[in-house]
Amino acid sequence: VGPHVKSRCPQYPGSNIKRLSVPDDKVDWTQKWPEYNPVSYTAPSVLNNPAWADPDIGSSPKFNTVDGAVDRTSFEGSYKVENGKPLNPCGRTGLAGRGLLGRWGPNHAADPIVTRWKVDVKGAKIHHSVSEKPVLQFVSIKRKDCGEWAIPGGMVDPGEQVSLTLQREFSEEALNSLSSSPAERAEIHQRITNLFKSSGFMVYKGYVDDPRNTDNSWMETVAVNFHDDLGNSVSELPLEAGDDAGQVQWVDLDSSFPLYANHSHFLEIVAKERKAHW
Ligand code: RP5
Ligand code: MG
Ligand code: MG
Repeated sequence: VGPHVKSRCPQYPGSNIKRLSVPDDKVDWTQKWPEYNPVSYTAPSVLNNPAWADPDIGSSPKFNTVDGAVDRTSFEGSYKVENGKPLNPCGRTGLAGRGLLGRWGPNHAADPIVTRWKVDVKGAKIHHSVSEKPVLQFVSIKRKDCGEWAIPGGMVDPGEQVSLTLQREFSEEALNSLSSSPAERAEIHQRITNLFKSSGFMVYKGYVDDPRNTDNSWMETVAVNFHDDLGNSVSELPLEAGDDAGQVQWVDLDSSFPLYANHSHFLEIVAKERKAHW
């Protein structure tokens, strides 16, 4: 993987803030750039002191450790803290501050990659005309914030087990559990628990090249693949977009399909693992 790209998108999402342009060869912090002085931006929604964000001043978060219920460790190893601020382990982004992210340093998410085989009306696997490999499909959501297709992932709540985040975010974004009655929610829970209680295939743990990243705040994720091999568990559930998802559908795994952040990289790993078309 090369230097982060989406983390250097010229226009910072949800704002009119422009990042300083960082050339590929200046991404790494070890490359000297004494006059590097990017603008600092933290979104009003973060400065409002919501429960999911760190306070702006006064508190000194305990970096590189589990700080109360907040996990401030990075999958990328120990990160540097300069003048009280953590430094993005993947280098410069052209923007300081927290942007839209609540935590200084790593912001932990989880990405459930739910897959099934693409089949014809008779239930036979469909093979790709060029690669001749069977085609996998995954449950994809269209993000409301940017309109890009993505894995239905979300933030790990303080102290929450990642296995719970994976199932909860899938339920909220792809099955709309937040708007369901308690009885419907129990039914959803019951129907997907079997799939999610399997350990799944661990696809990726680490930095996400997310457009919201800054020099001092960044996304990290645990992406896990839950595969409905026979097409008779989650495949039969009616998908309904919820929470930060505007639409939801089964999407064919294919290298040419554009996805949010570096989610394509995660799907490529799934395709290789399951010997599917990519
Ligand atoms: C990405 O943002 C992660 O891979 C995950 O899919 C998502 C989590 O953020 P929200 O969906 O909660 O905005 O970096
Ligand atoms: Mg969510
Ligand atoms: Mg989400």
